[in-house]
Amino acid sequence: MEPAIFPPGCVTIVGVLNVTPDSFSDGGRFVSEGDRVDVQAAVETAARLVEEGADWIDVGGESTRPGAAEVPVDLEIARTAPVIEALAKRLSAPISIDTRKADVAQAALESGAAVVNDVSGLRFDPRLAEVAARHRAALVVGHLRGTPADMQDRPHFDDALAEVASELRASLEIARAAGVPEARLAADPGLGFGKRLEDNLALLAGVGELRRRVGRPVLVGASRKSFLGTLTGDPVDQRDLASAAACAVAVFAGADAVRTHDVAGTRRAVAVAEALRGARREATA
Ligand code: PMM
Repeated sequence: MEPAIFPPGCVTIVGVLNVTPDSFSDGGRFVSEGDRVDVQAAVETAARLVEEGADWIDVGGESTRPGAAEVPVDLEIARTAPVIEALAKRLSAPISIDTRKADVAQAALESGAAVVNDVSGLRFDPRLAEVAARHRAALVVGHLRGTPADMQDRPHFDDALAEVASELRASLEIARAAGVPEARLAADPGLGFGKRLEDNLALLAGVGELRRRVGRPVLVGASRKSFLGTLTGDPVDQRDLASAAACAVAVFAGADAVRTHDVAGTRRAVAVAEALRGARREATA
């Protein structure tokens, strides 16, 4: 039996490590001019995230912010593979590769990653499912209509929860058909990926129902996203408090895992939400 993607009974905290020059909230920390990667600095940051309570580290080499252009495969591999190799030597926490591309996933898995996190839900590069299956990797399928370049061009849903659930179920089917074991699969509603404010709110508040409809554990990524700025007026570098609040709500509503740039704050918010979720279960038992 394959190990579950998220250990049951506790919320998994995924710490973000973007090795990009241009991610919307944390780009440019480890990639300097000419695309030189500071592997040491990236590893030190990841080690701190683990100390603060991250259960796994999500490494990304391509920004998926709205309007972002696609990064060539070679460049994405050059940014991520050396960092993953160094992380795998230093940390015992699992490492995921945040990519939409099979070749980038393959290089990451060969360098020591154990999880593939595909925000496109296997729609960008269907070969990615086979790569995950061949490496016995865990796989998160995210919900995204279109591409990061065009996803915010007039997004529309009649019923965001129902439509996202049905499209995620289709992504999960592609993964199963490629041979990814059931226990290794999870889904992500893709907050901020081609969604309006009301869609993001419906998905966040409805995580429990989404989880029931997709039949797999759910990871939620709200960290620093622009819908939180719309609600609070905060600029991107001041959204950690709002992000922690969103994570707490997601966990209370049933999320199995949350993806965050601010692990220390999120861990505290999740601890409170998890306790309350347990108390609610007891009260209604
Ligand atoms: N969001 C971003 C990138 N990767 N992966 C998952 N599974 N879920 C998300 O919501 C998500 C993601 C947005 O970019 P960032 O790395 O700057 O947060």
